[in-house]
Amino acid sequence: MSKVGLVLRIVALAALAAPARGEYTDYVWADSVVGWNGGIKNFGGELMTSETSWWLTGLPDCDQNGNGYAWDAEDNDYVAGWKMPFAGDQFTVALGAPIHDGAGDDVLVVGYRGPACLASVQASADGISFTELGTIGTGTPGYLDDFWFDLGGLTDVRYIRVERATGAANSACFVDAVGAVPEPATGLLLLGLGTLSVLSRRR
Ligand SMILES: [Ca+2]
Ligand SMILES: [Ca+2]
Ligand SMILES: [Ca+2]
Repeated sequence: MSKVGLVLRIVALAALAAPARGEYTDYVWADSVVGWNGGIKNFGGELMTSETSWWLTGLPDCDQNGNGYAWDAEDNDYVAGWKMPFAGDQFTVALGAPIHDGAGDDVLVVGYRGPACLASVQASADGISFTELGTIGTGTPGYLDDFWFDLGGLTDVRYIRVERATGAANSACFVDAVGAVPEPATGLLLLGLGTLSVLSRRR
C-alpha cells in the first residue's frame, strides 16, 4: 500500500472510530437567552430574569455529581422551563457560533421532564423564522436526558427555541443546557490533508 493510501485508510478508520458526537466540552453551547415568555422558571419556582438567564447557557451544570439524577441534595437548580399552569411557555437561546447540518444529529437539549411532556424544538438562522426539528416527549421525572435533533439540511443556524406544546397535567419540562456539534469532520479532514501534503513533499 502506498503512503498516501495508508494515510487515507488511517483517516477513514479514525473517522469511523471517533465518537460521533465527541464530548460536551467540544460542543458549541448557548451563550445568551434572546427571548422568553410565559412562566419560565427554575424547578424551585423562581421566575427566570435577565439576571438568571445563565441557567440556560454554557455547559450542563445542574447535576453536580453526574449520576443523571437532577434532584440530589448537592445539585444546583440551574435549569429553566415550566410546570403548571400552561402559559404559552417558550424560550429562545443564541448559540455561541453558527452551526451547520453535519452527519447524524446536530443539536442537543439537556434536561428533565414529566411523564406527559411534549415540547417542540425549533431552529432558526435569523431568529425570526423557525423550523421544527422534533419534539421532546414523555420522561421519568428528575432524570436528565440528552435529546438529540438533526438539522435536516438547515445551515447557519444560530437560534434554538424550546416551546411547550401541551398544557396537560405532569407536562413539566426543564432544560439545563442547549448545545450543538461543531462539525467534527472538518478538523479530521484538515489533519488528513496536512499529513498528505507532508508526505508528498518528502517524496
Ligand atoms: Ca445528581
Ligand atoms: Ca445532521
Ligand atoms: Ca444550566
